[in-house]
Order: sequence, then structure tokens, then C-alpha cells
Amino acid sequence: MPTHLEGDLAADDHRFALVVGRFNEHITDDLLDGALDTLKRHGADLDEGTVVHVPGSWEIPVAAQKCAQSGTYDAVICLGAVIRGETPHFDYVCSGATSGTMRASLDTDVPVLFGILTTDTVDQAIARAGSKAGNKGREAAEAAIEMADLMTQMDAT
Ligand code: INI
Repeated sequence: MPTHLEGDLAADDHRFALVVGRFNEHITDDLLDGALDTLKRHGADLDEGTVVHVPGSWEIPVAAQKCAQSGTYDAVICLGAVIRGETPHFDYVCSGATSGTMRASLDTDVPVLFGILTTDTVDQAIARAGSKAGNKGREAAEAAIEMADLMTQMDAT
């Protein structure tokens, strides 16, 4: 029989950093509330965590990488909201945020979770920040807990 490894949703033994963009703050505040509530419900001690605020999604990767490199956190949760405008700016910010957060994770072996909305409209963002399409901050926090636990299991195998 093969060994199956799967992370539990138990946050009590893990420390988390959250990196949140201020751009579109009315959305990212709700993502942050959802993420913190999810961590707490799964047993995380929020006093052990850190919330890092950055100007926008473009700045999220460098702060996430610094958190991941510190050795202090078992996972880093990135929260932002990029909403399409009339110029190609959206595409550049999305591209930097996606590739930068992935690089931060792969270069450090620390799970860096992608809770950055990339939507065409403000309404789509609102729907994903705690209304009819859920809360992507909660989803990212849940994935962070699972991945933090999985990494611990993999280290012990
Ligand atoms: N940052 C976002 O997080 N979301 C956006 O929708 C956005 N738009 O549309 O411009 C945005 N821009 C700011 C960017 O993230 C940087 O903070 C800025 O370019 C300074 O480096």
C-alpha cells in the first residue's frame, strides 16, 4: 500500500503571515476578515501571526518572499484585488502578482497562497469577497492550513 499524505485542517501548531494589498481596500478588507476568521476557527493563535500591508498587488510578492524566507511562518497568505480597467495595466499587475507569488513559494519551499482576485468588474470582486461567490480569503486561508500541515508531514516522512 502506498503512503498517502494529506494535510489536516488543524491550524493550532502553525504560524501564518498574511500579505494584503491596500488597492481596492473595500474588497481586500473583506478578504482579510474572511482569512483571519478561518484561521481562528481552525485553531490558529492570531497573536502568533503577522499581517503585512502593502500598497497594491504588485508589491505583494516581495513582501511574501520576505515572510517566507524568515523561517518564522509555515505559510504565507496573499490577498489582493486586481480589477480590469481601460488599459493593459491590469495584465501587468496580474502577471507580476501571479508569477511573483509562485516564485516566492518555489524559491523558499514555503506555501504561498494565492488569494488575489483578478476580475473584470467590481461586482465580480464583491461577489468573491464574501457574497454569492464565497470569500477567496477564506479559501486561501483554508488551503494555507492544509499546506502547512502537509509540509510538516512531508518533513517527517
Ligand atoms: N493594484 C491592485 O492591487 N489592484 C488593481 O486593480 C490595481 N490597478 O488597477 O491599478 C493595482 N495597481 C497598483 C499596483 O499594484 C502598484 O501598487 C502600483 O503600480 C505601484 O507599484
